[in-house]
Amino acid sequence: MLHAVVREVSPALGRCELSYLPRTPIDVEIAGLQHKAYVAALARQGCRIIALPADPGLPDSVFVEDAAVVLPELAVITRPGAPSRRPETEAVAAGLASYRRLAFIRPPGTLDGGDVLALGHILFVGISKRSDADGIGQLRALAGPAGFEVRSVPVQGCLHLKSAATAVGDETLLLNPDWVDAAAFAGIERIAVDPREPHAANALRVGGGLIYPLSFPRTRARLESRGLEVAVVDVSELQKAEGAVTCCSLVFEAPLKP
Ligand code: CIR
Repeated sequence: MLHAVVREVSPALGRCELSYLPRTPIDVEIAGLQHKAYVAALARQGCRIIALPADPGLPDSVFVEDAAVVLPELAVITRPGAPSRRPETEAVAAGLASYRRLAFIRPPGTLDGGDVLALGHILFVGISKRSDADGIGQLRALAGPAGFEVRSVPVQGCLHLKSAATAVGDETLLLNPDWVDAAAFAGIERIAVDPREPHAANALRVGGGLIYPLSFPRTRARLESRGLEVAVVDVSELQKAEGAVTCCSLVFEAPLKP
């Protein structure tokens, strides 16, 4: 059965890390409601929800994707590139421990889960402000024996690789070619975002459909015209924190436990 680890919005979200967007006021109450609707969309796609409690000391902790990379054989607990985010991994590791063997990225390496894009048995990993060569090398050493090839991909102008490209099919990517060199994905079908929607490349593929932000109607039309099923969620307050739809969950298959 599909499972999704999520974490409630921290009351401190307004003090989140920001790299590319100017700080604007975030309505944490609305962010919480939007998050609830997002979690409901995950449940509708068939996910059993594993909800971790909010942490008032960790502003970015709703973005659980960055704390782990869940593979069929093991979960790699990351060492996030932003020091303020490193304590987030403890609760996520605890949440995953009953489902996967855990392995850890060790200092000095850094890795954010938002930089790890899985397509079949290839893990494309962004070299970004958050994920470095050491962290990627450690992931390669851990994921290789589990059957995954790790390929590093430079990203520019955005936070993570999955800000620039996400999987919308087994062999299809949605991407913003200004932020990642499409040549890295030679041989893979690509759908470009509408140029007026540079942030639109982040879609969450789950349960045979896509969960996708309300704010990118032009790119959404491109997805729908390919016959993709798109469930729309309003994540405007989370977007002010440079969050998107993949970053608020860790979705994986696991047997249902009693
Ligand atoms: C950060 O800068 O770390 C957070 N404010 C946003 C993280 C978003 N994570 C993601 O897209 N995987």
